[in-house]
Formats: sequence, C-alpha cells, structure tokens
Amino acid sequence: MNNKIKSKLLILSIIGIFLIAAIPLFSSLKEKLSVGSPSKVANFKVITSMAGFDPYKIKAKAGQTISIELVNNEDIEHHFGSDELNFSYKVPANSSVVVELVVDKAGDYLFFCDVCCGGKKNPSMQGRIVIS
Ligand SMILES: [Cu+2]
Repeated sequence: MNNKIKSKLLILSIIGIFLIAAIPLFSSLKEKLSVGSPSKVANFKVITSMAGFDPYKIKAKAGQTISIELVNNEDIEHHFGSDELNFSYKVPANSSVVVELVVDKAGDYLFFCDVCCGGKKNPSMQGRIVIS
C-alpha cells in the first residue's frame, strides 16, 4: 500500500467513526423533542381562606405534573383534599404547603377544605381541577 491510499483509508475510517458516534446523539435528540412539552410542570399559587380558594379552578393536561402552592395567611388551619383524586393535605395557619400531583385521566375533579365553614359540603369551600 502506498502512502496516498493509506491516508485516504485513515480519513474514511475517521469519518466512519464520527458517523457511528453521531447516531445515538441524533436519536436521543429526537426523543427529547418528542417528550418536550407534555412533561412541562404546571405551576399554580392558590390562596386558601375562610372565603374559599383563590383561584378555585385549576386547569392542566393529563399526565402533566401539577405543582400547587397553597398559601394560608390566616390564624386557623385549612385543608386541601379530594376524594376523587384520593389526596388530603393540611395547610397549617400562616404557612404554605406545596403539593405535586399527576392526573392521568381527563376529567373534572372536586377538591375541598374540610376543616372550616361547614367542611367539604359547603360550596364556597370547594374548587375544581379540570384535566383535558
Ligand atoms: Cu378552610
């Protein structure tokens, strides 16, 4: 083999190695792009008080991580619960609690505060998580 052929072979094999190395790079890029937007966290800040929840309606997508900061500026404890979604959290007086949840099924789910003003049966102590 003369030197010219040797150097051509060397260049070809270097190109080949780069191409092989680039395949997983491109495929992982494609994966990242396709998973992108649905996994984005939906953040909410909800004030809980004797007047109810503000806002009282939370909208998100199925499978999305929902992060809700519940802020209680009052001297009594409040609560954030849902029988349909099977969760129950205390929100102590003058503090805030961050709750994260994922709802896989579209629907209109009721949540409530069950520790004040007549509890969960009182419509003003209720809110909704709407999943599309
Ligand atoms: Cu309450």
